[in-house]
Amino acid sequence: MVTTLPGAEELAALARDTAKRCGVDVDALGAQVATTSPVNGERLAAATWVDAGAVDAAVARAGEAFLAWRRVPAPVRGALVKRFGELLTEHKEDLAALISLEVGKITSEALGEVQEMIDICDYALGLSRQLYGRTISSERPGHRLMETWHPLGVVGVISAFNFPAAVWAWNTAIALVCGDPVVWKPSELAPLTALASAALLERAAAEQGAPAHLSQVVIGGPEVGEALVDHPGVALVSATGSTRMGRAVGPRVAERFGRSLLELGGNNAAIVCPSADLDLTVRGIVFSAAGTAGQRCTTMRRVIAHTDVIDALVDRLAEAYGRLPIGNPMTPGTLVGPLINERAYEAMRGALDAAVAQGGRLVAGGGRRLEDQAPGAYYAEPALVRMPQQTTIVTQETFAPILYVMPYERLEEAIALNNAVPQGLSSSIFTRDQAEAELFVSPEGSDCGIVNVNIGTSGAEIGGAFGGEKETGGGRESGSDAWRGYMRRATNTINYSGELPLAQGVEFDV
Ligand code: UN1
Repeated sequence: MVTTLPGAEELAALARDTAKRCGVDVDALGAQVATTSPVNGERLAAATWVDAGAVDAAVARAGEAFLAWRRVPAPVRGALVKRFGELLTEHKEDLAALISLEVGKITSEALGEVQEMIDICDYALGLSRQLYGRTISSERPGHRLMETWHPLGVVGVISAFNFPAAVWAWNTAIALVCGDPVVWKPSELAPLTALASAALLERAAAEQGAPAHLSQVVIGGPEVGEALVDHPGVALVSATGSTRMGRAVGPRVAERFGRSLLELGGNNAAIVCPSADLDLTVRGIVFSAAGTAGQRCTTMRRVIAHTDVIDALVDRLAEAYGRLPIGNPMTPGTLVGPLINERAYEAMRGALDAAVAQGGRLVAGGGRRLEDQAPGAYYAEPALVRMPQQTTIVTQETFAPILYVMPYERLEEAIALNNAVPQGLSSSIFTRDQAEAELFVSPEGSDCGIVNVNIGTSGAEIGGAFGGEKETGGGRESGSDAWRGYMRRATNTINYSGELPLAQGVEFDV
């Protein structure tokens, strides 16, 4: 595929016009910190960074908003996310374009990211009438036990470049119906996507007569994130990023008895069994391993294939990798866009060298494309590496499109390999043998938060709880009952008996 990458002026103008259409005051952006588009490696936009003091002010404003918002009935709060979802639908192409421009996602995946935002708004709207507590039988006559769920407080969201808008939306749509304002520190690599997303929410809030400052954005460096993490006014810190970041965030929030919701690294594997449908398996693997240029936390990084099928599988994967259209993510037909930056490419090169030093064989990809046209853009060929076993480099997450393929003979051995990494986000098994599939999803199976059968590791729907175990951080966001993390539970005992019997039969008469 021959790609011509667009020039700096063209992309910068497109970014500016698109952000403006979403309601961003582009003339007030400032020029303090420039961003680069991974599409052509050239300057795209600039934004003004705030400091830790601005976080203080934002949290104080959010605290005010909380006092008003918690009094608004949840279904009325739902009307806000409903309107937000409508505006997202109206500006779906705009936001997707900004995502492609700022982080290099192909158009279809960028549209998919905005669709996740729309979906979570629908979900949160329904949820706004379903924030159920339980009633519980009391052991005492004339008593009732019940639990109620109340708004928690200000939620701080720290998000990463690879899902520059959807992760915020998952948190924000749920937080808003739960009665919580949000202060967002987006990736500093994608300020326009953040400002455009937030502008649409602000418009929805103004139209719905919601209190001011329910949603605020603080763009800046690590000290801005740290200020959110340490702020006693932030009840919940929801942070998505590397395990290294989470290791810093978790204890700091715990120290002040705040709540944290961590979505950290993944090192996701698929087990391919002898009975697997190889056509479906190859498609599932290639989307999860090469899609988003390997930059999802759910990206498939390991394949554990039975010795009966590994050779055929590797041949077919190599053939598919050879056909991957790599190039301008905004050109129809492209399936693999650029890596986010040079550092990502260097990490990929380093991991490939380590893999070869540890006995691996590079079967496909690994090279760089379009370097002549755009020296500052890093288009990498997704790499397929055959490994003799699960060596050290395979147990580490490299945020780039590298897929390691290893053999197994007994399914128990494959499951042990799946689980023998520090991360525990997503996992898959490809099989037509029901007993194998059942074992994989059983308590003796995968130890991950996401366990799939006959589909890849990435591309989860928003209706389920999303997150993982071990070094992935243990947090759950998005659907199912993840909303409980954004509320506080009160247990109420109501005595209508006119007597005062004590629980556990305790006597205390004065
Ligand atoms: C992430 O990579 O941070 O399951 C989130 C998926 C997407 C979300 C990924 N729905 O791949």
